[in-house]
Amino acid sequence: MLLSKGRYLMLFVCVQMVVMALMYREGYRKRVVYFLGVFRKGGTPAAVAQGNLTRPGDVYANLSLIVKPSMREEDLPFCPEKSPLISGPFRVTFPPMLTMAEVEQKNPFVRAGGRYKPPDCESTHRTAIIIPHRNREHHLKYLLYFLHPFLQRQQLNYGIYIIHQAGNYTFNRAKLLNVGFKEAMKDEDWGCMFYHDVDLIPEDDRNLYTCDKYPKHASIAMDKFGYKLPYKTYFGGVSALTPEQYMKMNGFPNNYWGWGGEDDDIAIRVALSGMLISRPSVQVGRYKMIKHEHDKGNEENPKRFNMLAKTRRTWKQDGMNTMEYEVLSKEFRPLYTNITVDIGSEKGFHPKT
Ligand code: UD2
Ligand code: MN
Repeated sequence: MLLSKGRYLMLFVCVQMVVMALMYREGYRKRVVYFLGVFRKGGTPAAVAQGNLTRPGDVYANLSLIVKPSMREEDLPFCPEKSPLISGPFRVTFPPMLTMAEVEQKNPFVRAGGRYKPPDCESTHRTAIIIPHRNREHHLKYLLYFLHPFLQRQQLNYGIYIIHQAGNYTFNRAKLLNVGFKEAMKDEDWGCMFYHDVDLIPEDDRNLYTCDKYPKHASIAMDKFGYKLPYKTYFGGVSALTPEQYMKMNGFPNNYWGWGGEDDDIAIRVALSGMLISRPSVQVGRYKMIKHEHDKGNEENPKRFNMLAKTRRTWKQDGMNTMEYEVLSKEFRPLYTNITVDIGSEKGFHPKT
């Protein structure tokens, strides 16, 4: 009797192991790894692997569970429709002594140029993030600290591009975004572009960085506006378009120099080209803006109201089909691709050669 009980137990254990092996093969690897991790130590594997406890609401929680399987890349299964890593809101606070080296360390799977693919499944989404930039290195470090894990939680194939305006001439956000589109498309056939202010930190990973049927305005609930849309057609901050949507509206305007107006011009173009605006829900489209003063070299554009009144007449003659610029350098830095660009001035574009 004792002997047969022992045999049953052995049989039971064997069956369990076979089931686990099958689950592993069937793509339930993460669950199995989790299960084994719990046995190995009295904590979650995330805490074990990282050597410190990841608290709930930490944007990095559980990311260390991701391991590269030994199979070839082309044999990886597709990622599931909904990423199992998505967990909702996370805490956005700014560690005062953070360094770029620390951000690199926390993102071991990010490759040169700020490129990432889930190591354990093939993503069905290719998203480029385009960030207009000048003299905001401090904000950039925090954005990267949050954005990399945020995008990894969504199992995206992604790349981050910083489009850096060379020189001291008045800043031009929309033209930099146009440059970003064109340059990023030379690298890869991106399916979706996110146009992203450097100082806006998403607060909920259910805010998917994928494109919709219509151009998407993602930053609909920002702390600086009391987590509400300031007005119905507002399109500033973070928006997303497929290349087709972008081409349909001839991209963005090139001639808004200085602060303001370009976001409204973009919203008008969306309507003029026959599209609507898509938005996430207010519960998930939440962002914190890192507080800042108006930058030197980005003074309010006094002409913006006059220009906005004419968008209907100008949008086909000004945009993606007319932009002139010169790329001064393209560097594949550990956490992003940096493109430094001469975009000329209000008086036109005169390359220095
Ligand atoms: C609002 C919009 C922004 C844009 C702008 C008007 C929000 C959250 N954002 O931003 O999308 O429509 O109004 O132009 O409401 N930048 C630099 N260096 C500079 C100046 C600007 O990097 O010297 C970049 C940076 O990515 C920044 C973005 O341009 O986030 C917008 O400029 P801003 O943050 O000074 O303007 P803000 O917050 O009023
Ligand atoms: Mn800002």
